[in-house]
Amino acid sequence: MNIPSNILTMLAGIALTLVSIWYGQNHGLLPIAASEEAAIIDGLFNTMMTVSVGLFLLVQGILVISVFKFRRRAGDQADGPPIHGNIPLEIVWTAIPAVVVLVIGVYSFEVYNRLGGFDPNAALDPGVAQVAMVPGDEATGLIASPKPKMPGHHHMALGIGAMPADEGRAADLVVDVMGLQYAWIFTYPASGVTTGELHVPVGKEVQLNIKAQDVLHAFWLPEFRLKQDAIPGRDAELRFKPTREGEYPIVCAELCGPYHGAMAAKLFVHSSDEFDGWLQQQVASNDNTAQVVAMRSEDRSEADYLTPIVDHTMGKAISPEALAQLHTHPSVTP
Ligand SMILES: [Cu+2]
Repeated sequence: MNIPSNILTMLAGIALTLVSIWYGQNHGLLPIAASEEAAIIDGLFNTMMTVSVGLFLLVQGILVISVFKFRRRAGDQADGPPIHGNIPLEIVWTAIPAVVVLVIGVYSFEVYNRLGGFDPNAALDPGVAQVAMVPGDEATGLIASPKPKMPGHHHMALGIGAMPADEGRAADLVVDVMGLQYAWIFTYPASGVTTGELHVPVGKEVQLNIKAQDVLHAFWLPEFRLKQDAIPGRDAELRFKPTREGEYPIVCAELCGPYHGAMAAKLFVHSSDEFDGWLQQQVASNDNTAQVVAMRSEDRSEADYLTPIVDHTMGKAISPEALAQLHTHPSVTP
């Protein structure tokens, strides 16, 4: 028994390849691609789809052909021929999957690198596994101070950092993301705005600093092909460039409690002008809130009113005892 190599097999092989390539590019299984990163991920997904469809059709095709071609003829009571071992065939069916796995492995590492997965500056992660091995109190100091980053040394960071060309360059917009049961809270550190919706400008590089307050969550943007676990005590980073204006779902992809299913938010990608307008509006409404709080301060006692101001301006210059005295004798005048 040799590997069949007639013209019919060759034609079947060509047809199989064409069908696989066509379906690999036209499967329609993914949502709209809305980020620069999405196109890179889709390339890998489509390649794996092409290979999978080819293998699926090959295996199923051989099964179906065998069912008809080698079925028992009427009146045939004999055993099948005692065939054992076919070295060329065994080499072929070992070598092809080995090459496929190797190529996909190298390709997926390349994709991870192009996305910014190897950015050494992404996510200041202290390296928990090593800390756990240090006995006694020494570990505390190690947890508090993250390991120094070695520039140019490619290590596995927590999250997706800058693409290789942008490494070391600050993102255009930084947003702090806090995951908690059962919501995502977005804070814009540059303007002090806090919202329950994520708004970003199109075509600008956005950096999300992701934290979790209570339990594990996962920040998933299906249209951006990005997902990052939010782990309590370990900061993560997600950096991407939106390429398409619109409204996209933000999904928590980690079963984080009984109301996990309701933990949804929205991501709005605006034009630059629209985004600036939204941000100004948010800053203005934040100022209004601050004013309302200031006006209400008349109702409060002197101590209540002074405590935050003293904390803020004097730091530790006033002893807690002095403040406690104010609390217990609000009517005392200095
Ligand atoms: Cu969650």
